[in-house]
Amino acid sequence: MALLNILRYPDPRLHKVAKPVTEFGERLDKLVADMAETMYEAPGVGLAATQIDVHERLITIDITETKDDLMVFVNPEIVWASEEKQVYDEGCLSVPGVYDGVERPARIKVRAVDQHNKPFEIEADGLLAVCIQHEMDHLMGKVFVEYLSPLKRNRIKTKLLKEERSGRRA
Ligand code: K1U
Ligand code: ZN
Repeated sequence: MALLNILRYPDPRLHKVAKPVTEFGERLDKLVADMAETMYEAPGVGLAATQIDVHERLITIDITETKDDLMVFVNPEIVWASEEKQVYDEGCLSVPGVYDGVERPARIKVRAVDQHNKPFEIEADGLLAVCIQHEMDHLMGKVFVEYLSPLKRNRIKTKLLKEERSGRRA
């Protein structure tokens, strides 16, 4: 396994739109294992392939405290979203040190396949629903700061660029 580099906002590669995964096998298995290791080490509760500069529709998530319930979503699609919304203070491994409230559907139904191309469907609420939607935004090239005001977003951009230039990391 290997630790992968996580792209940091405002890296333009975070805005690429991911393509569907079409090949299952050893390469995908290694990518999933490396993403899981990178997510756990960060530490984070989710990671989208976009964040490690792989532009394919692949997500890893583990919201447990024990870090023993890895979920792998390949080619995920949201097939239903509730009218009811929830606001959650989101964070992002690509935007270190920044947390802010984002409003999203409170409950969703997601269809995907696992890393062995086996279809499944789940209903999610709470942090899992937030995390799946946040990671699926990454696959569409969207970073959560795009939900914030232009003023906040520009402040975040300036702060992270300053940190990048001075070699400082949050
Ligand atoms: O996409 C990412 O960068 C991962 C992100 C997922 C996420 C968390 C919370 C709300 C929305 C999306 C993170 O994991 S940020 C780190 C974090 O929240 C966390 C880290 C360790 C333990 C618990 C949470
Ligand atoms: Zn993120």
